Amino acid sequence: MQPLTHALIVIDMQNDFCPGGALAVTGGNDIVMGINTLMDDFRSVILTQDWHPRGHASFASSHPGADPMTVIDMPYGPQVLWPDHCIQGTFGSDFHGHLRTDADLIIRKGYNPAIDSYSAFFENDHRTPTGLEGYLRTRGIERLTMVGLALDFCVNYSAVDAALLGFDVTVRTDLSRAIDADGSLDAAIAGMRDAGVALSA
Ligand code: VGL
Ligand code: ZN
Repeated sequence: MQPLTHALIVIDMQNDFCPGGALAVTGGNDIVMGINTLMDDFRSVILTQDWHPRGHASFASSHPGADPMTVIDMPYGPQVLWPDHCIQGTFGSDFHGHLRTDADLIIRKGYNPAIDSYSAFFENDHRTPTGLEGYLRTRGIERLTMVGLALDFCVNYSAVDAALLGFDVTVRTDLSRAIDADGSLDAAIAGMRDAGVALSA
């Protein structure tokens, strides 16, 4: 059993990121049981939930003529345009049906219509906090293990932000799966290593 100072953060294990979903990650459903088992080792488990309003600015459908998986410039920087996904209250935004949800905290992100939020800590402007840092610090949590979807987007951004904030971060790559568009996985691995994130299989 891990000490109280070490939390497990399970990123975006939702139907839309699993096979059959709107933004399916290959093998996204294969990691559910392993994550459930890993939860047994932790006294503190936190789930994140991608949670977009209809017409969110990160959806290609909100930008006439734009195709999904292309990149546009937003006021806060480049933004990949995604298929509509994880719309609040829909089946796609629900957690995978077999995922354990007996967590201490479920933190939602991406609800601001104008800004995407890959990281569990900050929106994509890298400034607007979600409140997760305060939650962890006030509970005395110093160490984080992260798993989930997608390794090259939300897991990556969450892990790098956590490391920059001073948390001791490990990503279990065996319990994560990647979108891997245009070299995004290799870039994410390099970025996490540079930030001091431990990658463990
Ligand atoms: C994610 C793209 C868009 C993720 C969320 O969870 O990695 N990726 N929204
Ligand atoms: Zn999203």
